[in-house]
Amino acid sequence: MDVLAAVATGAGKPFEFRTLTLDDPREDEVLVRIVAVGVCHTDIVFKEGEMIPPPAVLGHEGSGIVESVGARVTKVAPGDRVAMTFRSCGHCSRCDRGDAAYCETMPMLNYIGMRTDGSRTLHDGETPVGGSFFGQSSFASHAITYERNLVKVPDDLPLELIGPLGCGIQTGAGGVMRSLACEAGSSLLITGGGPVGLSAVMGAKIQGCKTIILVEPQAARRDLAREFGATHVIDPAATPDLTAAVRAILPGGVDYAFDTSGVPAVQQAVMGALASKGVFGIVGITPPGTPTPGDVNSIMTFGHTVKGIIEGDSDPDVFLPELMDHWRAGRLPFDRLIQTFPFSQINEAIAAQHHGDCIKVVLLM
Ligand code: CXF
Ligand code: ZN
Repeated sequence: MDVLAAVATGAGKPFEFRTLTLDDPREDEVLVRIVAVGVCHTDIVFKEGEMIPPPAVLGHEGSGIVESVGARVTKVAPGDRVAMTFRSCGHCSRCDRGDAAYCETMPMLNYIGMRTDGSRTLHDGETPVGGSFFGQSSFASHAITYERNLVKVPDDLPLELIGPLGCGIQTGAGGVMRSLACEAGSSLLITGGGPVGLSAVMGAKIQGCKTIILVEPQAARRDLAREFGATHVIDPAATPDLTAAVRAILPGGVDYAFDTSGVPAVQQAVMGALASKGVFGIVGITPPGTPTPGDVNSIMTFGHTVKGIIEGDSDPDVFLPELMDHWRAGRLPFDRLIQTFPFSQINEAIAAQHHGDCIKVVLLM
């Protein structure tokens, strides 16, 4: 079928709208009509780094309505309202224990721009187009995806706003609620107050953290963090020594830290702010080749843990419905992070996000 897609054509170039051909779904595939799609920083990293060689269709926070399903699909049916998330195999050693985000075949299923057999779902005339991004490539009117990418959305939830649960929100909230599993009364330092960092603040409040410190240069985001439950905010532009600023609040250091900034110097400063046995979770993408922060002897001496986190350790079938319940109960007001734009304004929306005019962009089809 013909679909309308926003095509990444190379670093530094705007997305171009093109009519492409999308395959019919195979027996294990699902065709979704995209209703809305969030823009995640990873989309920009992949576009600018040409990590899937252009032309390519990115997008991995889709939401929509199932249009048709392959013969072996049982989880969803045409007409179902669905949120889309990352793809996992469902039968490896990690998936078997609920660690879908660390699926043994995560890179192949999500980042290579094609099906695992090398075929493409998308073509521009005869030219193959990179697709299958996170098993969806949802910067398009329609996407081919898989059962494990999909979670049904109850009728009372706004389908237009739900896409970011599938990556940014679950990464932030899950990072604190699942990966770090911060316990009630604990202290947490969050660096970076974008959609992931602010979702982490909401997650920390849900967990009952006693001290929630957010480091973020934009005043409006710091104010929002306070509304979501941050007990302290720090403007890094006015704070030459981040480690000292955190220790001025908690002289013994923080129990947990969560970096969404991807700034090596910030990550380094966080290590100095950890309490003994403190755990530091990292989701911010650093420049290639950046070494692990900290000093090995200090890590050993103080019993520190530095851990990478993907998708907040989410098992989407379990965690996304849990997040939807938290939203319904007013505990996870992620809708307040979102500004919607028409799909046709993808370039303008990304520029607005880049300039800090909005926190989370969601494109409406
Ligand atoms: C990212 C996390 C860093 C590696 C690439 C994928 N996940 C979501 O955006
Ligand atoms: Zn993402």
